[in-house]
Amino acid sequence: MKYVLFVIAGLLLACQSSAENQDTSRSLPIDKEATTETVALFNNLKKVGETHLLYGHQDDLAYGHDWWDEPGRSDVKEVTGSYPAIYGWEIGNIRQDTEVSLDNVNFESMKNWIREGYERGGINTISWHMNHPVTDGNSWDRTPAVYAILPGGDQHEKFKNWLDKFAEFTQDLRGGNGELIPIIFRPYHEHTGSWFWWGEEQTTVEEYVALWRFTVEYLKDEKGVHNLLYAYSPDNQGGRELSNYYKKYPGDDYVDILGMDDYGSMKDRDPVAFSDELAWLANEAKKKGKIAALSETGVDGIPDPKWWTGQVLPAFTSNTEARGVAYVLTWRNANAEREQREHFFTSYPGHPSAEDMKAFREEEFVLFEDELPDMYSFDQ
Ligand code: BMA
Repeated sequence: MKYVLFVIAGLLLACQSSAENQDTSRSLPIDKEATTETVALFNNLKKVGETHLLYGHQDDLAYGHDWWDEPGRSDVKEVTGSYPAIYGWEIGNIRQDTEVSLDNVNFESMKNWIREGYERGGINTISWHMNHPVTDGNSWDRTPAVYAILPGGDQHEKFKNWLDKFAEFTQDLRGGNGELIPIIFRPYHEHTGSWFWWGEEQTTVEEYVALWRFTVEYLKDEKGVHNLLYAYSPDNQGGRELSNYYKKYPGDDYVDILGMDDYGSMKDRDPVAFSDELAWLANEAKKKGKIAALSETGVDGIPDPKWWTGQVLPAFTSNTEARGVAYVLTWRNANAEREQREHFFTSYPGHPSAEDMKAFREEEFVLFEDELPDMYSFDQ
């Protein structure tokens, strides 16, 4: 009897999931076993991002220009009244023996901030300035290394240990009901430049593609990590690298988000020209059933007090099709005292650009966290 009930329950479940599959309005990310919340995020980002721009900020909850590790604080919230819609995190230095990231953020605290942002309805993305696997230097060590970490290479096991550490990190990210928190994972970024060991001059096309594919397959198929969306993010370098966008593209089966990093285009460049490039990106993503994002940008120190409405906004609106880019993330606000320097990419209270950031936030087109629909369920 127990067995019969078991079979009936199994049949019912099968019917339900095939009914889900027949729903053509819902698409799957590259990981066909992605968790429900991850699939929902993929679909909702695509949908909401078609007509809106979600605003994101790196390390937003961890520290700001004038504070360090204080519960509830956020430079973005203190300027605009809302937390950002997207939280960027950086796990550089994650290895067996480290407790803090390369920017001194404690990894356990980072997990808590990720959980906190998720519980409020925000979205988390992780980048990785991975240490140099051959010299043990940092990611800016330009010595070629990819050949050594691919299968058969003499640092392959060490590299897998680092991926294991990341896999462990992701499985510890759970919401109130025990569900895994979806993460947009953005590894090996800016590879069209040559400042990291996985960069343009440091890797062949075959090596970069193999590195990317190995990482995706290892995480999802070997480690059973199913709460990731994968973001590809070449550096556009102020418009100079657009033609190389696909040069080392790992393929549609390995990428969910067509990202782009570009700092130069947000500094004194005609936003109309950049808008055409963002429109191109949005259209590429649309054609492929993916999501487009300006995954990293900013101008250090924000010297232009009208930067938000004069430079950022028109980049996404001058060409109507650029509106299809789903989100933009500005880089971190380094704590001035701890780092003994000014290094910030979003406004903080009292900064001359703060008023303009409020105006940016008030645009109907731009979404901060408190304006998001539920990104993790299908009942929109
Ligand atoms: C860079 C700078 C560095 C930082 C690195 C990784 O752009 O902000 O200070 O260590 O990103 O977050």
